[in-house]
Amino acid sequence: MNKTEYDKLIQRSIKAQKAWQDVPAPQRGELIKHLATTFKYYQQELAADVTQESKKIIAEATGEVQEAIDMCDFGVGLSRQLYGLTMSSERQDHRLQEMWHPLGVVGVISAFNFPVAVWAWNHVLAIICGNSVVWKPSPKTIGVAYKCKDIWDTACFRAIKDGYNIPKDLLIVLEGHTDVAEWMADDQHIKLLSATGSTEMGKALAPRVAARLGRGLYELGGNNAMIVSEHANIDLTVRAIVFSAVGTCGQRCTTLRRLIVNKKVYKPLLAKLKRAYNSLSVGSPSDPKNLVGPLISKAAFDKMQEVLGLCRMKAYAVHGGDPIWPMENTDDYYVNPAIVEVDNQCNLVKSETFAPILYLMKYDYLDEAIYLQNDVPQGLSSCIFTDNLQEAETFISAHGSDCGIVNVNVGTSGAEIGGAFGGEKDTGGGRESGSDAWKSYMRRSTITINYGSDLPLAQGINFDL
Ligand code: UN1
Repeated sequence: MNKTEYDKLIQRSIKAQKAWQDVPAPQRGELIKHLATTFKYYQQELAADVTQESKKIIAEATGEVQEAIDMCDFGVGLSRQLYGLTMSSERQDHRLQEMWHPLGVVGVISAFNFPVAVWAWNHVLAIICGNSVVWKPSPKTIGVAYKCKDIWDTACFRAIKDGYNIPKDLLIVLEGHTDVAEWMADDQHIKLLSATGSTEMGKALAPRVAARLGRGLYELGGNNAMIVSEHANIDLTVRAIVFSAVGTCGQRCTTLRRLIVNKKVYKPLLAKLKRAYNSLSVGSPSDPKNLVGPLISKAAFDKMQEVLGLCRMKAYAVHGGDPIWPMENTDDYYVNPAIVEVDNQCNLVKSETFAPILYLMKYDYLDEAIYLQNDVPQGLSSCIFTDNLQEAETFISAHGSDCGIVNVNVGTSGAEIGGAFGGEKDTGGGRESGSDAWKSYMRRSTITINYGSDLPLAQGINFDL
């Protein structure tokens, strides 16, 4: 696609949005109801495509499509709840209220690791809020994107058959690489750019959006930690660690990357964890008996091996992490997930390697553990495992975790759609999916109505002629 073709597609999206913004929100919800049933119908088929392209195991791929269905259910409810506040006016016979209006064209950029769910978070909110969507998926999962587009077209067709007026081009897939992302970032017709991916990508796009005073929503890298207290239920903790650290082969933005363990339970925890890691079945993601599939690419594999090599040079104890040979004649790079014992939070630990490497470190006091948890550039997901109320409450308090997602006795990954999803610092500050994340997809009008016969001024100002 060249720039002229891109511009034409944006014009089509603008036209669709202009028609869509006048459709009442509950009617927009009717379309999303159809999207939910269409997703349900194609759940297995779409999950198989997700497994094939993103290489995540089938159970997780099915879960990902479920996340999209959940998002639709949320959107249908939301379509009757785009509430604005009514405030008390300081002036007699005046009314002060807010209205939320559609924004325009919403640009969505998504990554390979969640090729359905992340789009669905954005698309459902954008559509319910009266916008159109132009979506640049990861080139690695372009087949899944076109399948989602087919599902969307089917939902539109069914809604039209029910008598609803659905403009075409509410969703346009933009196939391309960095150049397309940059056109979107620079394009004043894109009223919100929602980008999910690496911090590097976010830092490249955000200044371009800011230069045109555009609105950006960024959900970028994480470096998620778990604090394991001496008061933790260790069996529960081990289960949570394994899912969070090796799920999606360590390639979720919410993947558990750092384990901060109380000295008193460090040894028994490590022993149990090593046993659990040794029993992991790594292999074809389409085979339901496997819990860990391959890495997405040779580049991801090389990066993981490079980082583990650096860890060994620092004399850290590295458990696992080795490649599973033979890998010739295939694009699939299988590895055993790694556990690395570190003596301090060095730069390696502070950066996000998108692979299953879990760094372990020790602490004596909770303050120290919270300091370590927060002492990284990223701020997405975090958790503490403890049965001690004071520790749990401290962790979720203002002087606790500085992340967007803060869990107690729940791992760092696998968030539900009902909450707002995203994080602080290098994670970008944006919030997607549930709660009031929809507000980013609308513009707010503050309205004052005078129903009296006088013209009092605010702040009691006298300005009589
Ligand atoms: C991502 O990795 O970009 O909380 C999204 C989770 C999933 C979403 C992850 N619900 O792990």
